Amino acid sequence: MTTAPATRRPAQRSAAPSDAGERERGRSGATAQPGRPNARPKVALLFPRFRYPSGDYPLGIATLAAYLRAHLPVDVVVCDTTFDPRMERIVEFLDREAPDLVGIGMSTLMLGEGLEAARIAKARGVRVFVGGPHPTTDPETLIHETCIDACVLGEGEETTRALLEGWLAGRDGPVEGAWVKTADGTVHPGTRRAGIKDLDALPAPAWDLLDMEAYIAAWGQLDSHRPGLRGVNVMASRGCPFECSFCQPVLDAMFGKKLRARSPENVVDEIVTLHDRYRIEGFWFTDDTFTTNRKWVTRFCELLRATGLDLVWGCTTRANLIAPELMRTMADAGLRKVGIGMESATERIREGMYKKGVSQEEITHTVRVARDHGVHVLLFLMLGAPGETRREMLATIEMATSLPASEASFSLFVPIPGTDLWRQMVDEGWRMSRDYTDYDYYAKQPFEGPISRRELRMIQRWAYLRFYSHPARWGSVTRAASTRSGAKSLGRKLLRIVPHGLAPRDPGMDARTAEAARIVGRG
Ligand code: B12
Ligand code: SF4
Repeated sequence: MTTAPATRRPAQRSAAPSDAGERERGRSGATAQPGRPNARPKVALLFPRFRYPSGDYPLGIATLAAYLRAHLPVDVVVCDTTFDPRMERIVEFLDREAPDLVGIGMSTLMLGEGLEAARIAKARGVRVFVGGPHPTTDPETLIHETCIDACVLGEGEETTRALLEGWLAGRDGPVEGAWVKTADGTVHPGTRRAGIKDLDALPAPAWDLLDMEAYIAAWGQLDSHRPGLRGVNVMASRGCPFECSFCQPVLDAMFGKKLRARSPENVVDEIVTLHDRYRIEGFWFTDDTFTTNRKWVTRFCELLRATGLDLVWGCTTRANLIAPELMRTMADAGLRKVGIGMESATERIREGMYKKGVSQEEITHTVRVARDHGVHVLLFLMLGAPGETRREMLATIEMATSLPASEASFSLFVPIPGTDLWRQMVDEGWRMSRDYTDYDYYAKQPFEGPISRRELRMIQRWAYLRFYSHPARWGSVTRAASTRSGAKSLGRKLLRIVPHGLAPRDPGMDARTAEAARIVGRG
Protein backbone atom coordinates (compact mmCIF):
# COMPACT_ATOMS: atom_id res chain seq x y z
CA MET A 1 0.00 0.00 0.00
CA THR A 2 1.45 3.36 -0.97
CA THR A 3 0.84 6.34 1.21
CA ALA A 4 0.76 10.01 0.36
CA PRO A 5 3.99 11.99 0.63
CA ALA A 6 3.93 13.12 4.22
CA THR A 7 4.71 16.80 3.65
CA ARG A 8 5.85 19.16 0.99
CA ARG A 9 9.27 19.47 2.60
CA PRO A 10 12.03 18.86 0.04
CA ALA A 11 13.62 15.91 1.84
CA GLN A 12 10.33 14.07 1.91
CA ARG A 13 9.36 14.41 -1.73
CA SER A 14 8.39 10.94 -2.87
CA ALA A 15 8.80 9.33 -6.27
CA ALA A 16 5.91 9.84 -8.63
CA PRO A 17 3.57 6.93 -9.12
CA SER A 18 2.08 6.48 -12.56
CA ASP A 19 -1.06 8.57 -12.74
CA ALA A 20 -2.94 6.39 -15.16
CA GLY A 21 -4.36 3.64 -12.99
CA GLU A 22 -4.33 5.58 -9.78
CA ARG A 23 -6.73 8.34 -10.69
CA GLU A 24 -10.22 8.00 -9.22
CA ARG A 25 -9.01 4.94 -7.32
CA GLY A 26 -7.01 6.58 -4.59
CA ARG A 27 -3.47 5.57 -3.86
CA SER A 28 -4.18 2.71 -1.50
CA GLY A 29 -5.20 0.61 -4.48
CA ALA A 30 -8.34 -0.36 -2.63
CA THR A 31 -11.05 -1.18 -5.11
CA ALA A 32 -14.75 -1.17 -4.42
CA GLN A 33 -15.89 -4.65 -3.53
CA PRO A 34 -19.38 -5.66 -2.50
CA GLY A 35 -19.52 -4.79 1.18
CA ARG A 36 -15.72 -4.14 1.16
CA PRO A 37 -15.24 -6.30 4.29
CA ASN A 38 -11.63 -5.40 5.09
CA ALA A 39 -11.26 -2.17 3.13
CA ARG A 40 -10.57 1.14 4.85
CA PRO A 41 -13.35 3.73 4.85
CA LYS A 42 -13.50 5.52 1.55
CA VAL A 43 -13.93 9.27 1.22
CA ALA A 44 -15.03 10.64 -2.16
CA LEU A 45 -14.42 14.29 -3.02
CA LEU A 46 -16.43 15.79 -5.88
CA PHE A 47 -15.54 18.88 -7.91
CA PRO A 48 -18.78 19.57 -9.81
CA ARG A 49 -17.48 22.02 -12.42
CA PHE A 50 -20.00 21.86 -15.26
CA ARG A 51 -19.27 25.17 -16.89
CA TYR A 52 -16.20 26.97 -18.13
CA PRO A 53 -13.66 24.15 -18.27
CA SER A 54 -10.14 25.48 -17.98
CA GLY A 55 -6.60 24.32 -17.44
CA ASP A 56 -6.79 25.49 -13.83
CA TYR A 57 -6.96 22.31 -11.80
CA PRO A 58 -8.95 22.26 -8.54
CA LEU A 59 -6.13 23.01 -6.18
CA GLY A 60 -8.39 23.09 -3.10
CA ILE A 61 -9.81 19.61 -3.66
CA ALA A 62 -6.37 18.25 -4.59
CA THR A 63 -4.77 19.66 -1.44
CA LEU A 64 -7.63 18.46 0.74
CA ALA A 65 -7.45 14.96 -0.75
CA ALA A 66 -3.70 14.77 -0.12
CA TYR A 67 -4.11 16.01 3.44
CA LEU A 68 -6.91 13.61 4.34
CA ARG A 69 -5.16 10.52 3.06
CA ALA A 70 -1.97 11.57 4.84
CA HIS A 71 -3.70 12.09 8.19
CA LEU A 72 -6.60 9.66 8.32
CA PRO A 73 -6.82 5.90 7.81
CA VAL A 74 -9.01 6.34 4.76
CA ASP A 75 -8.82 5.91 1.01
CA VAL A 76 -9.58 9.04 -0.94
CA VAL A 77 -11.05 9.17 -4.43
CA VAL A 78 -11.84 12.22 -6.52
CA CYS A 79 -14.51 12.84 -9.16
CA ASP A 80 -13.83 15.95 -11.26
CA THR A 81 -16.40 16.77 -13.95
CA THR A 82 -14.36 19.51 -15.60
CA PHE A 83 -13.73 17.59 -18.82
CA ASP A 84 -16.84 15.41 -18.72
CA PRO A 85 -19.65 17.60 -17.41
CA ARG A 86 -22.45 15.03 -17.13
CA MET A 87 -24.39 14.38 -13.94
CA GLU A 88 -24.38 10.68 -14.91
CA ARG A 89 -20.64 10.72 -14.46
CA ILE A 90 -21.15 11.45 -10.77
CA VAL A 91 -23.77 8.67 -10.57
CA GLU A 92 -21.41 6.18 -12.27
CA PHE A 93 -18.55 7.25 -10.03
CA LEU A 94 -20.56 6.79 -6.83
CA ASP A 95 -21.89 3.44 -8.07
CA ARG A 96 -18.40 2.24 -8.83
CA GLU A 97 -16.60 3.58 -5.77
CA ALA A 98 -19.36 3.14 -3.17
CA PRO A 99 -17.75 5.68 -0.81
CA ASP A 100 -18.61 5.86 2.87
CA LEU A 101 -18.45 9.65 3.03
CA VAL A 102 -18.85 12.23 0.28
CA GLY A 103 -17.43 15.77 0.24
CA ILE A 104 -18.39 18.33 -2.37
CA GLY A 105 -16.57 21.56 -3.24
CA MET A 106 -18.74 24.50 -4.28
CA SER A 107 -18.22 28.00 -5.51
CA THR A 108 -21.38 30.07 -5.91
CA LEU A 109 -21.48 29.34 -9.61
CA MET A 110 -21.30 25.58 -9.00
CA LEU A 111 -24.09 25.55 -6.45
CA GLY A 112 -26.84 24.00 -8.60
CA GLU A 113 -24.71 21.09 -9.72
CA GLY A 114 -23.17 20.71 -6.26
CA LEU A 115 -26.58 20.39 -4.64
CA GLU A 116 -27.74 17.86 -7.19
CA ALA A 117 -24.59 15.83 -6.58
CA ALA A 118 -25.23 16.07 -2.83
CA ARG A 119 -28.76 14.70 -3.30
CA ILE A 120 -27.50 11.82 -5.43
CA ALA A 121 -24.90 10.98 -2.78
CA LYS A 122 -27.37 11.30 0.10
CA ALA A 123 -29.77 8.93 -1.63
CA ARG A 124 -27.07 6.26 -1.09
CA GLY A 125 -27.32 6.75 2.65
CA VAL A 126 -23.87 8.29 3.12
CA ARG A 127 -22.95 11.38 5.08
CA VAL A 128 -22.35 14.42 2.90
CA PHE A 129 -20.14 17.38 3.77
CA VAL A 130 -19.55 20.47 1.65
CA GLY A 131 -16.86 23.16 1.56
CA GLY A 132 -15.36 25.91 -0.59
CA PRO A 133 -16.40 29.55 -1.06
CA HIS A 134 -20.19 29.19 -1.10
CA PRO A 135 -20.63 26.96 1.98
CA THR A 136 -18.21 29.33 3.73
CA THR A 137 -20.39 32.37 3.04
CA ASP A 138 -23.82 30.78 3.43
CA PRO A 139 -23.67 27.79 5.77
CA GLU A 140 -26.87 28.87 7.57
CA THR A 141 -28.95 28.12 4.48
CA LEU A 142 -27.13 25.08 3.15
CA ILE A 143 -27.06 23.16 6.43
CA HIS A 144 -30.86 22.97 6.41
CA GLU A 145 -30.82 20.95 3.20
CA THR A 146 -31.63 17.31 3.93
CA CYS A 147 -28.81 16.23 1.61
CA ILE A 148 -26.10 18.07 3.62
CA ASP A 149 -24.74 16.97 7.00
CA ALA A 150 -21.92 19.50 7.44
CA CYS A 151 -20.58 22.73 5.94
CA VAL A 152 -16.85 23.27 6.35
CA LEU A 153 -15.91 26.95 6.66
CA GLY A 154 -12.89 28.38 4.83
CA GLU A 155 -9.59 26.54 4.87
CA GLY A 156 -10.64 22.93 4.64
CA GLU A 157 -7.82 20.68 5.77
CA GLU A 158 -7.86 20.71 9.58
CA THR A 159 -11.60 21.13 9.98
CA THR A 160 -12.42 18.30 7.57
CA ARG A 161 -9.94 16.05 9.32
CA ALA A 162 -11.57 16.78 12.70
CA LEU A 163 -15.04 16.27 11.25
CA LEU A 164 -14.24 12.95 9.61
CA GLU A 165 -12.21 11.71 12.57
CA GLY A 166 -15.30 12.21 14.72
CA TRP A 167 -17.67 10.61 12.23
CA LEU A 168 -15.38 7.63 11.69
CA ALA A 169 -15.13 7.12 15.46
CA GLY A 170 -18.93 7.22 15.74
CA ARG A 171 -19.04 10.69 17.34
CA ASP A 172 -21.78 13.03 16.26
CA GLY A 173 -21.53 16.58 17.53
CA PRO A 174 -20.15 20.07 17.00
CA VAL A 175 -16.81 20.55 15.26
CA GLU A 176 -14.72 23.72 15.34
CA GLY A 177 -14.75 25.37 11.91
CA ALA A 178 -17.90 23.67 10.61
CA TRP A 179 -21.67 23.81 10.78
CA VAL A 180 -22.78 20.30 11.63
CA LYS A 181 -26.18 18.62 11.63
CA THR A 182 -26.39 15.61 13.92
CA ALA A 183 -28.44 12.47 13.25
CA ASP A 184 -31.40 13.84 15.25
CA GLY A 185 -31.46 16.95 13.04
CA THR A 186 -29.89 19.36 15.55
CA VAL A 187 -27.79 22.03 13.84
CA HIS A 188 -24.55 23.09 15.54
CA PRO A 189 -23.39 26.44 14.13
CA GLY A 190 -19.66 26.74 13.58
CA THR A 191 -17.10 29.44 14.19
CA ARG A 192 -14.02 29.87 12.08
CA ARG A 193 -10.93 27.89 12.98
CA ALA A 194 -7.54 29.67 12.99
CA GLY A 195 -5.55 29.29 9.77
CA ILE A 196 -2.79 26.69 9.41
CA LYS A 197 0.41 28.34 10.62
CA ASP A 198 2.97 26.30 8.71
CA LEU A 199 1.76 25.85 5.15
CA ASP A 200 4.94 23.89 4.35
CA ALA A 201 3.53 21.10 6.49
CA LEU A 202 0.76 20.50 3.95
CA PRO A 203 1.29 17.63 1.55
CA ALA A 204 1.73 18.33 -2.14
CA PRO A 205 -1.62 18.34 -3.97
CA ALA A 206 -2.89 14.87 -4.93
CA TRP A 207 -2.13 15.28 -8.64
CA ASP A 208 -2.43 11.53 -9.10
CA LEU A 209 -6.18 11.75 -8.38
CA LEU A 210 -6.76 14.21 -11.23
CA ASP A 211 -6.34 14.04 -14.97
CA MET A 212 -3.31 16.30 -14.92
CA GLU A 213 -2.48 15.65 -18.58
CA ALA A 214 -5.90 17.02 -19.56
CA TYR A 215 -5.28 20.08 -17.39
CA ILE A 216 -1.84 20.63 -18.86
CA ALA A 217 -3.26 20.34 -22.37
CA ALA A 218 -5.97 22.89 -21.55
CA TRP A 219 -3.67 25.27 -19.69
CA GLY A 220 -3.49 28.66 -21.36
CA GLN A 221 -2.08 31.03 -18.75
CA LEU A 222 1.05 31.79 -20.76
CA ASP A 223 -0.48 31.67 -24.26
CA SER A 224 0.57 35.26 -24.88
CA HIS A 225 4.17 34.18 -24.32
CA ARG A 226 4.03 30.81 -26.09
CA PRO A 227 0.85 28.88 -26.80
CA GLY A 228 0.90 25.17 -26.15
CA LEU A 229 3.42 25.48 -23.34
CA ARG A 230 3.11 22.70 -20.75
CA GLY A 231 2.15 24.41 -17.53
CA VAL A 232 0.23 24.16 -14.28
CA ASN A 233 -0.96 26.42 -11.47
CA VAL A 234 0.82 26.73 -8.15
CA MET A 235 -0.22 28.57 -5.00
CA ALA A 236 2.41 29.96 -2.65
CA SER A 237 0.27 31.81 -0.10
CA ARG A 238 -3.16 32.12 1.43
CA GLY A 239 -4.92 35.22 2.76
CA CYS A 240 -5.08 38.81 1.57
CA PRO A 241 -4.64 41.95 3.68
CA PHE A 242 -6.43 44.28 1.24
CA GLU A 243 -9.96 45.58 1.37
CA CYS A 244 -11.51 45.55 -2.11
CA SER A 245 -15.24 45.81 -1.55
CA PHE A 246 -16.17 43.35 -4.34
CA CYS A 247 -14.08 40.63 -2.71
CA GLN A 248 -13.95 41.15 1.04
CA PRO A 249 -14.82 39.95 3.58
CA VAL A 250 -15.37 36.72 1.62
CA LEU A 251 -11.69 36.10 1.14
CA ASP A 252 -11.11 36.92 4.77
CA ALA A 253 -13.69 34.25 5.71
CA MET A 254 -11.87 31.79 3.44
CA PHE A 255 -8.25 32.30 4.45
CA GLY A 256 -8.00 35.32 6.79
CA LYS A 257 -6.52 38.77 6.34
CA LYS A 258 -2.99 37.86 7.23
CA LEU A 259 -0.85 36.69 4.35
CA ARG A 260 0.51 33.22 5.12
CA ALA A 261 3.16 32.05 2.69
CA ARG A 262 4.87 28.74 2.14
CA SER A 263 8.64 29.03 2.24
CA PRO A 264 10.31 29.86 -1.10
CA GLU A 265 12.28 26.57 -0.78
CA ASN A 266 9.09 24.61 -0.42
CA VAL A 267 7.49 26.28 -3.44
CA VAL A 268 10.55 25.76 -5.63
CA ASP A 269 10.63 22.14 -4.57
CA GLU A 270 7.03 21.71 -5.76
CA ILE A 271 7.93 23.32 -9.07
CA VAL A 272 10.91 21.00 -9.53
CA THR A 273 8.67 18.02 -8.72
CA LEU A 274 6.14 19.19 -11.29
CA HIS A 275 8.92 19.55 -13.82
CA ASP A 276 10.30 16.08 -13.12
CA ARG A 277 6.90 14.49 -13.10
CA TYR A 278 4.94 16.34 -15.79
CA ARG A 279 7.71 17.95 -17.85
CA ILE A 280 6.26 21.40 -17.22
CA GLU A 281 7.83 24.32 -19.02
CA GLY A 282 6.00 27.00 -17.10
CA PHE A 283 3.68 27.73 -14.20
CA TRP A 284 1.21 30.34 -12.99
CA PHE A 285 0.79 31.51 -9.42
CA THR A 286 -2.88 31.73 -8.48
CA ASP A 287 -2.05 33.73 -5.34
CA ASP A 288 -4.23 36.80 -5.02
CA THR A 289 -1.33 39.21 -4.58
CA PHE A 290 1.90 37.37 -5.27
CA THR A 291 4.27 40.28 -4.67
CA THR A 292 2.98 41.41 -1.26
CA ASN A 293 6.20 40.30 0.46
CA ARG A 294 9.11 41.58 -1.59
CA LYS A 295 11.78 39.73 0.37
CA TRP A 296 9.97 36.47 -0.16
CA VAL A 297 9.72 37.07 -3.92
CA THR A 298 13.40 37.97 -4.22
CA ARG A 299 14.45 34.78 -2.42
CA PHE A 300 12.06 32.74 -4.55
CA CYS A 301 13.57 34.20 -7.73
CA GLU A 302 17.09 33.34 -6.54
CA LEU A 303 16.13 29.75 -5.83
CA LEU A 304 14.24 29.36 -9.07
CA ARG A 305 17.18 30.60 -11.10
CA ALA A 306 19.46 28.24 -9.21
CA THR A 307 17.45 25.23 -10.44
CA GLY A 308 18.74 26.00 -13.94
CA LEU A 309 15.44 24.74 -15.38
CA ASP A 310 14.73 27.93 -17.33
CA LEU A 311 11.03 27.80 -16.56
CA VAL A 312 8.77 30.69 -17.50
CA TRP A 313 6.00 31.82 -15.22
CA GLY A 314 3.39 34.40 -14.31
CA CYS A 315 1.45 35.75 -11.36
CA THR A 316 -1.22 38.22 -10.39
CA THR A 317 -0.67 41.20 -8.18
CA ARG A 318 -1.59 44.80 -7.50
CA ALA A 319 -0.02 47.55 -9.61
CA ASN A 320 1.37 49.30 -6.53
CA LEU A 321 3.15 46.20 -5.24
CA ILE A 322 5.65 45.64 -7.99
CA ALA A 323 8.42 48.22 -8.19
CA PRO A 324 10.66 48.34 -11.32
CA GLU A 325 13.60 46.60 -9.53
CA LEU A 326 11.35 43.78 -8.43
CA MET A 327 9.99 43.46 -11.97
CA ARG A 328 13.57 43.13 -13.21
CA THR A 329 14.44 40.47 -10.64
CA MET A 330 11.32 38.54 -11.53
CA ALA A 331 11.81 38.91 -15.29
CA ASP A 332 15.39 37.65 -14.90
CA ALA A 333 13.98 34.62 -13.12
CA GLY A 334 11.57 33.83 -15.97
CA LEU A 335 8.53 36.04 -15.30
CA ARG A 336 6.73 36.44 -18.62
CA LYS A 337 3.26 37.58 -17.65
CA VAL A 338 1.66 39.50 -14.84
CA GLY A 339 -2.05 39.90 -14.15
CA ILE A 340 -3.07 43.28 -12.74
CA GLY A 341 -6.44 44.37 -11.42
CA MET A 342 -7.27 47.69 -13.03
CA GLU A 343 -11.03 47.13 -12.63
CA SER A 344 -12.13 50.57 -13.89
CA ALA A 345 -10.53 53.67 -15.37
CA THR A 346 -12.76 56.00 -13.41
CA GLU A 347 -11.88 57.05 -9.89
CA ARG A 348 -15.55 57.08 -8.88
CA ILE A 349 -15.93 53.37 -9.60
CA ARG A 350 -12.44 52.03 -8.87
CA GLU A 351 -11.97 53.83 -5.58
CA GLY A 352 -15.41 55.15 -4.63
CA MET A 353 -17.12 51.83 -5.18
CA TYR A 354 -14.55 49.04 -5.44
CA LYS A 355 -12.12 50.51 -2.83
CA LYS A 356 -9.25 49.14 -4.86
CA GLY A 357 -6.59 51.39 -3.38
CA VAL A 358 -4.53 51.68 -6.58
CA SER A 359 -4.26 54.80 -8.76
CA GLN A 360 -4.56 54.90 -12.55
CA GLU A 361 -1.03 56.35 -12.66
CA GLU A 362 0.32 53.34 -10.76
CA ILE A 363 -1.48 51.00 -13.16
CA THR A 364 -0.27 52.79 -16.29
CA HIS A 365 3.28 52.98 -14.95
CA THR A 366 3.42 49.29 -13.98
CA VAL A 367 2.06 48.13 -17.35
CA ARG A 368 4.80 50.14 -19.10
CA VAL A 369 7.51 48.85 -16.78
CA ALA A 370 6.35 45.29 -17.47
CA ARG A 371 6.39 45.89 -21.22
CA ASP A 372 9.92 47.30 -20.95
CA HIS A 373 11.03 44.08 -19.24
CA GLY A 374 9.42 41.82 -21.82
CA VAL A 375 6.63 40.83 -19.45
CA HIS A 376 3.12 40.48 -20.91
CA VAL A 377 0.32 42.11 -18.95
CA LEU A 378 -3.16 40.73 -18.43
CA LEU A 379 -5.55 43.43 -17.22
CA PHE A 380 -8.55 42.48 -15.12
CA LEU A 381 -11.45 44.85 -15.65
CA MET A 382 -15.07 44.94 -14.59
CA LEU A 383 -18.02 46.47 -16.39
CA GLY A 384 -21.46 47.28 -15.00
CA ALA A 385 -20.99 48.35 -11.39
CA PRO A 386 -24.30 49.48 -9.87
CA GLY A 387 -25.01 52.88 -11.36
CA GLU A 388 -21.97 52.84 -13.68
CA THR A 389 -22.73 54.85 -16.80
CA ARG A 390 -22.07 53.94 -20.41
CA ARG A 391 -19.57 56.76 -20.58
CA GLU A 392 -17.65 55.36 -17.61
CA MET A 393 -17.54 51.89 -19.13
CA LEU A 394 -16.35 53.25 -22.45
CA ALA A 395 -13.64 55.19 -20.62
CA THR A 396 -12.46 51.91 -19.06
CA ILE A 397 -12.44 50.18 -22.45
CA GLU A 398 -10.52 53.04 -24.06
CA MET A 399 -7.98 53.24 -21.25
CA ALA A 400 -7.36 49.49 -21.32
CA THR A 401 -7.01 49.54 -25.11
CA SER A 402 -4.50 52.36 -24.95
CA LEU A 403 -2.16 50.52 -22.57
CA PRO A 404 0.59 48.21 -23.84
CA ALA A 405 -1.06 45.14 -22.30
CA SER A 406 -1.29 41.83 -24.19
CA GLU A 407 -4.50 40.53 -22.68
CA ALA A 408 -7.60 41.86 -20.99
CA SER A 409 -10.37 40.14 -19.13
CA PHE A 410 -13.57 42.22 -19.19
CA SER A 411 -15.78 40.66 -16.53
CA LEU A 412 -19.25 41.81 -15.68
CA PHE A 413 -19.40 43.16 -12.17
CA VAL A 414 -20.96 40.50 -9.93
CA PRO A 415 -21.85 41.20 -6.30
CA ILE A 416 -20.58 38.02 -4.62
CA PRO A 417 -22.89 37.23 -1.70
CA GLY A 418 -21.27 38.22 1.56
CA THR A 419 -19.03 40.93 0.14
CA ASP A 420 -19.22 44.57 1.27
CA LEU A 421 -20.52 45.73 -2.09
CA TRP A 422 -23.19 43.02 -2.14
CA ARG A 423 -24.30 44.09 1.36
CA GLN A 424 -24.39 47.74 0.27
CA MET A 425 -26.52 46.87 -2.76
CA VAL A 426 -28.93 44.84 -0.63
CA ASP A 427 -29.18 47.75 1.82
CA GLU A 428 -29.80 50.16 -1.04
CA GLY A 429 -32.68 47.98 -2.18
CA TRP A 430 -31.27 46.52 -5.41
CA ARG A 431 -33.29 43.49 -6.43
CA MET A 432 -30.91 40.55 -6.53
CA SER A 433 -31.61 37.39 -8.52
CA ARG A 434 -31.99 34.20 -6.49
CA ASP A 435 -30.79 32.13 -9.40
CA TYR A 436 -27.15 31.49 -8.56
CA THR A 437 -26.12 30.83 -12.14
CA ASP A 438 -26.68 34.56 -12.61
CA TYR A 439 -23.60 35.22 -10.45
CA ASP A 440 -21.37 34.75 -13.43
CA TYR A 441 -18.60 37.24 -14.20
CA TYR A 442 -18.26 35.91 -17.70
CA ALA A 443 -21.84 36.30 -18.82
CA LYS A 444 -24.51 37.40 -16.36
CA GLN A 445 -25.27 39.77 -13.53
CA PRO A 446 -27.79 38.96 -10.82
CA PHE A 447 -29.34 42.44 -10.95
CA GLU A 448 -30.58 44.80 -13.58
CA GLY A 449 -29.91 48.54 -13.50
CA PRO A 450 -30.75 51.31 -15.94
CA ILE A 451 -28.53 49.56 -18.51
CA SER A 452 -30.17 46.30 -19.54
CA ARG A 453 -28.38 42.97 -19.29
CA ARG A 454 -28.51 42.70 -23.05
CA GLU A 455 -26.88 46.06 -23.58
CA LEU A 456 -24.26 45.35 -20.96
CA ARG A 457 -23.37 42.13 -22.73
CA MET A 458 -23.03 44.12 -25.98
CA ILE A 459 -20.70 46.56 -24.23
CA GLN A 460 -18.65 43.61 -22.95
CA ARG A 461 -18.33 42.18 -26.46
CA TRP A 462 -17.42 45.62 -27.77
CA ALA A 463 -14.70 45.82 -25.12
CA TYR A 464 -13.11 42.60 -26.32
CA LEU A 465 -13.42 43.60 -29.96
CA ARG A 466 -11.94 47.02 -29.34
CA PHE A 467 -9.09 45.73 -27.19
CA TYR A 468 -8.04 42.77 -29.34
CA SER A 469 -8.47 44.46 -32.72
CA HIS A 470 -5.96 47.14 -31.73
CA PRO A 471 -2.61 46.72 -33.55
CA ALA A 472 -0.85 46.46 -30.17
CA ARG A 473 -2.46 43.02 -29.74
CA TRP A 474 -2.05 41.63 -33.25
CA GLY A 475 1.21 39.95 -32.35
CA SER A 476 -0.05 38.08 -29.30
CA VAL A 477 -3.35 37.10 -30.94
CA THR A 478 -1.58 35.71 -34.01
CA ARG A 479 0.86 33.87 -31.79
CA ALA A 480 -1.93 32.39 -29.69
CA ALA A 481 -3.89 31.25 -32.75
CA SER A 482 -0.85 29.82 -34.52
CA THR A 483 -0.79 26.46 -32.75
CA ARG A 484 -3.53 23.89 -32.21
CA SER A 485 -3.51 24.15 -28.45
CA GLY A 486 -3.33 27.93 -28.56
CA ALA A 487 -6.30 28.08 -30.93
CA LYS A 488 -8.23 25.67 -28.68
CA SER A 489 -7.52 27.75 -25.62
CA LEU A 490 -8.55 30.91 -27.51
CA GLY A 491 -11.75 29.11 -28.53
CA ARG A 492 -12.55 28.25 -24.91
CA LYS A 493 -12.12 31.88 -23.91
CA LEU A 494 -14.26 33.05 -26.86
CA LEU A 495 -17.07 30.68 -25.86
CA ARG A 496 -17.46 32.67 -22.65
CA ILE A 497 -18.56 35.73 -24.56
CA VAL A 498 -20.35 34.43 -27.68
CA PRO A 499 -24.10 35.07 -27.82
CA HIS A 500 -25.96 32.48 -25.76
CA GLY A 501 -27.63 30.77 -28.73
CA LEU A 502 -24.26 29.97 -30.33
CA ALA A 503 -22.75 28.23 -27.31
CA PRO A 504 -23.30 24.48 -26.86
CA ARG A 505 -26.15 23.91 -24.37
CA ASP A 506 -26.43 21.40 -21.60
CA PRO A 507 -30.09 20.36 -21.46
CA GLY A 508 -29.81 19.39 -17.77
CA MET A 509 -28.56 22.84 -16.81
CA ASP A 510 -31.92 24.59 -16.62
CA ALA A 511 -33.29 22.00 -14.21
CA ARG A 512 -30.21 22.23 -11.99
CA THR A 513 -30.38 26.01 -12.08
CA ALA A 514 -34.03 26.05 -11.09
CA GLU A 515 -33.31 23.62 -8.25
CA ALA A 516 -30.50 25.79 -6.86
CA ALA A 517 -32.75 28.84 -7.09
CA ARG A 518 -35.53 26.96 -5.27
CA ILE A 519 -33.25 25.84 -2.47
CA VAL A 520 -31.17 28.92 -1.95
CA GLY A 521 -33.87 31.42 -2.80
CA ARG A 522 -35.93 30.54 0.23
CA GLY A 523 -33.93 32.85 2.47
C1 B12 B 1 -7.63 30.40 -9.17
C2 B12 B 1 -9.08 30.85 -9.03
C3 B12 B 1 -9.93 30.56 -10.07
C4 B12 B 1 -9.49 29.74 -11.27
C5 B12 B 1 -9.46 28.28 -10.94
C6 B12 B 1 -10.53 27.76 -10.03
C7 B12 B 1 -10.32 26.29 -9.69
N1 B12 B 1 -10.14 25.44 -10.64
O1 B12 B 1 -10.31 25.92 -8.53
C8 B12 B 1 -10.55 30.13 -12.34
C9 B12 B 1 -10.00 31.26 -13.18
C10 B12 B 1 -11.02 29.03 -13.28
C11 B12 B 1 -11.67 30.67 -11.46
C12 B12 B 1 -12.94 30.81 -11.90
C13 B12 B 1 -13.95 31.36 -11.14
N2 B12 B 1 -13.82 31.91 -9.92
CO1 B12 B 1 -12.21 31.84 -8.86
N3 B12 B 1 -10.73 31.99 -7.77
C14 B12 B 1 -9.54 31.53 -7.88
C15 B12 B 1 -8.70 31.92 -6.64
C16 B12 B 1 -7.87 33.15 -6.97
C17 B12 B 1 -7.82 30.83 -6.09
C18 B12 B 1 -8.53 29.48 -5.89
C19 B12 B 1 -7.59 28.50 -5.26
O2 B12 B 1 -7.00 27.68 -5.93
N4 B12 B 1 -7.39 28.62 -3.95
C20 B12 B 1 -6.46 27.77 -3.20
C21 B12 B 1 -7.15 26.56 -2.64
C22 B12 B 1 -6.23 25.84 -1.70
O3 B12 B 1 -8.27 27.02 -1.94
P1 B12 B 1 -9.75 26.58 -2.27
O4 B12 B 1 -9.91 26.13 -3.66
O5 B12 B 1 -10.67 27.61 -1.79
O6 B12 B 1 -9.93 25.27 -1.32
C23 B12 B 1 -9.88 25.33 0.08
C24 B12 B 1 -11.23 25.61 0.76
O7 B12 B 1 -12.12 26.34 -0.04
C25 B12 B 1 -11.75 24.26 1.10
N5 B12 B 1 -12.44 23.47 0.10
C26 B12 B 1 -12.41 23.55 -1.23
N6 B12 B 1 -13.14 22.55 -1.78
C27 B12 B 1 -13.64 21.82 -0.76
C28 B12 B 1 -14.44 20.69 -0.75
C29 B12 B 1 -14.82 20.15 0.47
C30 B12 B 1 -15.67 18.94 0.49
C31 B12 B 1 -14.39 20.74 1.69
C32 B12 B 1 -14.79 20.17 2.97
C33 B12 B 1 -13.57 21.87 1.67
C34 B12 B 1 -13.20 22.40 0.45
O8 B12 B 1 -10.58 23.57 1.45
C35 B12 B 1 -9.54 23.92 0.52
C36 B12 B 1 -8.20 23.81 1.17
O9 B12 B 1 -8.09 24.66 2.27
C37 B12 B 1 -9.84 32.25 -5.62
C38 B12 B 1 -9.45 33.23 -4.54
C39 B12 B 1 -8.69 32.51 -3.45
N7 B12 B 1 -7.68 33.10 -2.96
O10 B12 B 1 -9.00 31.38 -3.07
C40 B12 B 1 -10.95 32.74 -6.53
C41 B12 B 1 -12.40 32.50 -6.11
C42 B12 B 1 -12.53 31.11 -5.54
N8 B12 B 1 -13.13 32.55 -7.39
C43 B12 B 1 -14.27 33.11 -7.32
C44 B12 B 1 -15.18 33.23 -8.39
C45 B12 B 1 -16.40 34.08 -8.14
C46 B12 B 1 -14.95 32.57 -9.59
C47 B12 B 1 -15.94 32.50 -10.76
C48 B12 B 1 -17.35 32.13 -10.33
C49 B12 B 1 -15.86 33.79 -11.54
C50 B12 B 1 -16.92 33.86 -12.63
N9 B12 B 1 -16.65 33.42 -13.77
O11 B12 B 1 -17.99 34.34 -12.39
C51 B12 B 1 -15.32 31.40 -11.64
C52 B12 B 1 -16.00 30.04 -11.38
C53 B12 B 1 -15.73 29.06 -12.48
C54 B12 B 1 -16.42 27.75 -12.18
N10 B12 B 1 -16.72 26.99 -13.18
O12 B12 B 1 -16.68 27.44 -11.04
C55 B12 B 1 -14.56 33.59 -5.92
C56 B12 B 1 -15.56 32.63 -5.26
C57 B12 B 1 -16.68 33.34 -4.55
C58 B12 B 1 -17.83 32.40 -4.38
N11 B12 B 1 -18.64 32.70 -3.40
O13 B12 B 1 -18.00 31.45 -5.08
C59 B12 B 1 -13.13 33.61 -5.27
C60 B12 B 1 -13.12 33.34 -3.77
C61 B12 B 1 -12.51 34.99 -5.58
C62 B12 B 1 -13.28 36.15 -5.03
N12 B12 B 1 -12.96 36.66 -3.87
O14 B12 B 1 -14.21 36.61 -5.64
N13 B12 B 1 -11.22 30.97 -10.21
S1 SF4 C 1 -9.43 41.64 -5.03
FE1 SF4 C 1 -7.36 40.84 -4.72
S2 SF4 C 1 -6.28 42.46 -3.59
FE2 SF4 C 1 -8.47 42.91 -3.40
S3 SF4 C 1 -9.07 41.95 -1.47
FE3 SF4 C 1 -9.51 40.46 -3.11
S4 SF4 C 1 -7.70 39.20 -3.25
FE4 SF4 C 1 -7.14 41.02 -2.06
